[in-house]
Amino acid sequence: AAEFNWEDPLDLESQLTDEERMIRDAARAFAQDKLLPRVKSAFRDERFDREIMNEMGEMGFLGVMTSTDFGGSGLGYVAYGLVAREVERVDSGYRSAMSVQNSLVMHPIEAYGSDAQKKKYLPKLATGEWVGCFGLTEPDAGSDPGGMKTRARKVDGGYVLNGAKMWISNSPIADVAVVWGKTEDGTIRGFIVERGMKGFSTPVIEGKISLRASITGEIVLDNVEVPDANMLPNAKGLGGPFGCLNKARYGIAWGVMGAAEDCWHRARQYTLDRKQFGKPLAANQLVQKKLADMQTEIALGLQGCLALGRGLERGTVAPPAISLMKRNNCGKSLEIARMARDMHGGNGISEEYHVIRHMVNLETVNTYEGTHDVHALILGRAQTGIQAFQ
Ligand code: TGC
Ligand code: FAD
Repeated sequence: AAEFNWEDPLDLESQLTDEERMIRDAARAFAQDKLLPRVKSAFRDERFDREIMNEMGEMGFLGVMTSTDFGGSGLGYVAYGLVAREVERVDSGYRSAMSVQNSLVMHPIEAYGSDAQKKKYLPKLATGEWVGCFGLTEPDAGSDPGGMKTRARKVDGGYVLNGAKMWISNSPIADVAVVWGKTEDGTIRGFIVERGMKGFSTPVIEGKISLRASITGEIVLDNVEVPDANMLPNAKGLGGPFGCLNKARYGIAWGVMGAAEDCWHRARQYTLDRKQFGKPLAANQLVQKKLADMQTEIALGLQGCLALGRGLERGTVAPPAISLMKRNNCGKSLEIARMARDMHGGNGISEEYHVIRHMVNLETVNTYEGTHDVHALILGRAQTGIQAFQ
């Protein structure tokens, strides 16, 4: 009989191409060598090191799904997911920075942008010379982005933007912002706003207890004049931003499995090493059941991601399937992180053991890109035909 590999019980390894395994290994080495050593202090000090974007660019992690014509690496969906998993094995905040650049900034410019926009922005975003952010959520419009108040008024040669965006990853360090607003006829359109445009500011949001190694801010648009050339010509309506969310949600489904694996591996090692009542904690049935549950959910979650990624590569995935994996994997990874925290006892609350950092990070990941319950409603609508949002 084949030997059982406890770390990879359903043999994900054999289902990847050589190229995918190579980028996965490069991402794992980068994350462990370059990101892990700085994460504790970054989280403690609520700090994102800007040069991480250049380092990720050098590694080819920005624009993993973007065509090589524009500086992307064009490696595809599964490769993108594998990189997200390795980065989030260290911290969900670092994966956030990467998700936003790939899925929420480079993707809309490639999918909806003009040739001039693609040439101007994509190569610099791919190297990390420029950082981008994505402004959809507002103080009064989170789960219901259709209720946005940001307005784009047509003037000679461009648009004047007014409004405020809230909870925007990377905004305080962004060179460009993809911002969504309504024109006078109520149509949602996307605009590329550049740092330095008059009336554009990005105050930092401080005091987060979650995702502290990621920088988050507002976007304030106070009569910002944006030339016509900066409107995304090929996105009209909510389908524009949702097309970006599809990519980001898919990457998150992979990413959170990395955080969950880190928690699982740490809980396994800790309970093997620590003795109470004269034997290792791992010798107790209750502990082994928890480890078995973690192993099972992670193995299934990864297979689900792979099936989704292959489907996206074939072009056969409908958005509710992405909701299913985003929702399930975020919820399961949060449960796994809480369990791992508990299994570490008192040590589990210390930064030294990493599990509580994953746990509080995953609270954000379970909420952003559509909350756990909003994805349930998307799935409910898709199987009953009845929308229960309102
Ligand atoms: P609804 O009527 O369902 O749809 C309006 C229009 O959009 C189209 N559409 C989609 N298109 C492509 N992909 C999807 N997933 C789509 N979902 C909807 C739809 O076909 C329709 O098109 P049309 O042409 O008929 O107008 O819209 P609704 O207003 O009822 O929305 C309901 C709901 C709850 C599904 C939706 O609003 C939702 O998903 N809310 C969650 C909001 C959200 O996810 N926000 C994320 C903000 S970005 C973020 O969090 C980044 S964090 C990243 C990081 O740091 O890593
Ligand atoms: P609400 O929509 O007010 O939801 C509050 C609660 O009510 C939730 O439990 C929700 O599930 C529930 N709820 C809402 N509607 C219903 C309903 N119809 N039925 C039942 N329950 C419901 N946004 C961006 O645009 N760009 C970013 O880069 C970005 N980065 C983020 C980074 C961080 C750290 C965080 C925390 C958020 C970020 N977001 C970003 C915003 C994120 O997408 C929103 O927080 C999220 O969509 C939820 O919106 P909300 O916070 O307004 O909560």
